[in-house]
Amino acid sequence: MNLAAIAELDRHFGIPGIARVVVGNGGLAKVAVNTRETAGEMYLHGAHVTSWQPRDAEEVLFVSAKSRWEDGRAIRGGVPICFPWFADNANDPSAPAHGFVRTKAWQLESIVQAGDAVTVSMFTESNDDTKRWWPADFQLVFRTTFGSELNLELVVRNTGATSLRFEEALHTYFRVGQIEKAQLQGLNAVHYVDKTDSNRKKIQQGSIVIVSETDRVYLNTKGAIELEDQALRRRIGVAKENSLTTVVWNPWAEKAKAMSDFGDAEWTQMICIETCNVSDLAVELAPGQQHRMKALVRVVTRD
Ligand code: TA6
Repeated sequence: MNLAAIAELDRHFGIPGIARVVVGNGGLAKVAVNTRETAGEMYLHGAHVTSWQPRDAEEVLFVSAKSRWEDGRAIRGGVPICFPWFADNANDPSAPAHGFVRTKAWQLESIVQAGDAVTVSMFTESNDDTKRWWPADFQLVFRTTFGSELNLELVVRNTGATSLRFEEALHTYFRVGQIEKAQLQGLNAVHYVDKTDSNRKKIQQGSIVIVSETDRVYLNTKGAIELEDQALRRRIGVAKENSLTTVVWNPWAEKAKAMSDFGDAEWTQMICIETCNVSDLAVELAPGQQHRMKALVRVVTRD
């Protein structure tokens, strides 16, 4: 998008002193939010949230210093939106991992201020390009409220005449001080598929502590999760609605080295806690219907 087009979006949607549409990394357009309560950023590319920092707290989201910022590539970090499939497409190995909406520009729908919170809405819909990969009619709306909490809402509308089956994920990268000093609570006794161990089904016992490459799909989960970060001396809460699966991922050292858009040592500073509906718990949506998945992130305590 050229500078004039970005300036035009700012003129149309911007709220002076609160939320502006500006040029971001790679020349990509982003909405930058700054209120007494919070600061945050969201790119039109992939409707990608890349920053959320409630006042008096450190940045909550991780973004790689080696991320790409270009059309056709996913931003490494923040909140990538995976749709309409998760990970590789079982029916088409040539299809892009995690679907096609995280690598393309979305359209800005609105920026609305309510007190010290700001809601940014973006949308994208099916077209000839998307139908190359997935022959369906749909519209996606993604609303993000930046405030003392971070509210993420993905709405999928079936705008066609046939039923849809899709996977969806808010593939959130949380920043941690030191992964070895972090743990996750809230998934005790939950069944999961271990993607690092031939997709074996296992049961979580106690808290999750990351001690090696971790890539797990927790099944039939509705409850909130807490990320305890001893190094940054804080707890992050992640609650959700209309999501029946949770993915937990850390690439650890070897995988990190193999990723060109990720720093070799950055695995120590992040963990993905993904609010999703994947695998056998994908969503079925009838024509004319919509599905709304929500994640609510908050800094529970800071010492
Ligand atoms: O969410 C976990 C996962 O599916 C991992 O298997 C890993 O591949 C990660 O996503 C990152 O995927 P990406 O396509 O962004 O490199």
